[in-house]
Amino acid sequence: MLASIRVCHATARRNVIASATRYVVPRTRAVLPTAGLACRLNYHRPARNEAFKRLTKDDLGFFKTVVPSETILATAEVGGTADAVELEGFNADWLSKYHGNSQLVLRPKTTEQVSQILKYCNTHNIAVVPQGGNTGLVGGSVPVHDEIVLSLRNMSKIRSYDELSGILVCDAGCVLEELGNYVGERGHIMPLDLGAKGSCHIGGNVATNAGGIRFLRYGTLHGSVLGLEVVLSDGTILDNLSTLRKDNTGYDLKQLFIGSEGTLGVITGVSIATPQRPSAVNVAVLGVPTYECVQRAFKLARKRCGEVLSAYEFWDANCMGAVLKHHELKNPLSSEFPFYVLIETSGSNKEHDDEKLGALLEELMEEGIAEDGALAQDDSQIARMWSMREGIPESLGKTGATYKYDVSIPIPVLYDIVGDIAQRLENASLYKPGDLTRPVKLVCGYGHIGDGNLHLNVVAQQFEDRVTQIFEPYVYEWVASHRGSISAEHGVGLMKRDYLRYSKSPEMIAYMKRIKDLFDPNHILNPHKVV
Ligand code: FAD
Ligand code: 2HG
Ligand code: ZN
Repeated sequence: MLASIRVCHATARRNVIASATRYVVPRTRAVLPTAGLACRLNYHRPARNEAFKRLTKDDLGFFKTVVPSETILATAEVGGTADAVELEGFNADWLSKYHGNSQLVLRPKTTEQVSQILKYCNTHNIAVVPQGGNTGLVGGSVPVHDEIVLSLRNMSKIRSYDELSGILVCDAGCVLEELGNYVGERGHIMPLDLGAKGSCHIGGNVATNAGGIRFLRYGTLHGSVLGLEVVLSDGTILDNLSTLRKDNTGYDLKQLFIGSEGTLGVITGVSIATPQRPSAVNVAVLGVPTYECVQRAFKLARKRCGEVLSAYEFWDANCMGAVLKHHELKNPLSSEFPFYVLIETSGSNKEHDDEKLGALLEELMEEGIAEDGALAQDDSQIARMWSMREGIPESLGKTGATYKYDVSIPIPVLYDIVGDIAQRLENASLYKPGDLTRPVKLVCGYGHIGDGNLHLNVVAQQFEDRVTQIFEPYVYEWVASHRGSISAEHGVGLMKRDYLRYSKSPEMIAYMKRIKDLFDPNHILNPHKVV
């Protein structure tokens, strides 16, 4: 009965309601969740390519003629005055797993400046890492050695917005959440949303082809992005900033840059279609006894609410434990469950959606597929339920050094890998569920089940080889044996470059390399990443 679905009362203090900015990702290493953890990880750091020039004072002199001095961070080693600590936020990734040694950060303000920088770097064989909000999870956004960091954060202007079509044209350095606020005031939403929205840039989202929690409804950025402005490695500005929905004039070059992770060009401008904001949004969280029930609930949700279903996420009890420990959030359900499901509907007729979701929830409870449920009663409760899901990565980061495997696997076997990995770690005496003193504290799984995308996370005391070798390359072999993808949405970066073969054939990798050679013949852009 619907009456047994708990109405989520606003008992929690108001400041518990996570505003979208609550999960702003820390920018400096000092506040990174895992900062300070001893890192004994050999992540196959490739040797420096000595063909790349080491920076000199003359190089800095040139860059000073291109960009204003306040947009340059350079250490004494290359003729500047910045402390290495000031560059740490650009050298270390969000997980504090990958650390580069760049001595120079450039933050240009215009496309023309990006062009001049790249032209110079290409001529002098200087390696460059394009960087957005530095929230990437595969080590792609930070230098491996002494590459220049080219940060897009000073390019954050909205260029145009057409309220009729919902087409937004903006600089690549616009923060996703700020764009969401901008289009939200005009009755639209961004077609993607993710927990890092307070820091990640739209350019970074495009460069990684980010997925996130709206993927089920709005699909891939390969569909939403209408045009791009890209600066190539030789400084050529490729102006493909189209606002057309239909354009079949030959090869669609922009698609190559979507998901290219800074290896083919620097994205400086983005044209993107923003959907109408749904006027009726409902969110429910369910407590579910088994993974099989998570699947059955998904099947039923699609059957009963197909046209309004906008998200279907799940997480396990270990994730819930971490999120409740590290965030001021209350479990909206009466007790603990092995699995939790978040269902969102978005439509234009509240009565219709309420009725449909209500009937679905009633059926799920009656069938015993869900054992408890809470239905958000207002926007703040909706936000809190989403915070519970979106807060998982940050909570795990606060628990310890987090290894992340972001994989696509057929839904029926999607969760098997979590138990499998836990068992392998137990067999190696590295993990015992509930014992936080072991080298591995937690093994958990969550993700965008509607997209067949699992996030397997292993939280350890520290990143170290004896732990890593338990699941690398095992996870990739496992995924390949199920014809899955070793990277569903986070990309390849440095982390998975050596494992690409588990998801791409030798022929495909060979063609990827040829594309790289074509766009960046000197390989100055994001060396050691992707291919
Ligand atoms: P960065 O991290 O700075 O860079 C990522 C890659 O893109 C790098 O290879 C970099 O070189 C390249 N790049 C960045 N900007 C440009 C540019 N302008 N031109 C060319 N190349 C560029 N990802 C998801 O897909 N779904 C999620 O749900 C999700 N949730 C997350 C939640 C949290 C808490 C965190 C920390 C991360 C999450 N991510 C998620 C991963 C990450 O946020 C995304 O990959 C995001 O799109 C990266 O954007 P960014 O601006 O931070 O890029
Ligand atoms: C999410 O869905 C993100 O929350 C991050 O993609 C996943 O940290 C992860 O493993
Ligand atoms: Zn995700």
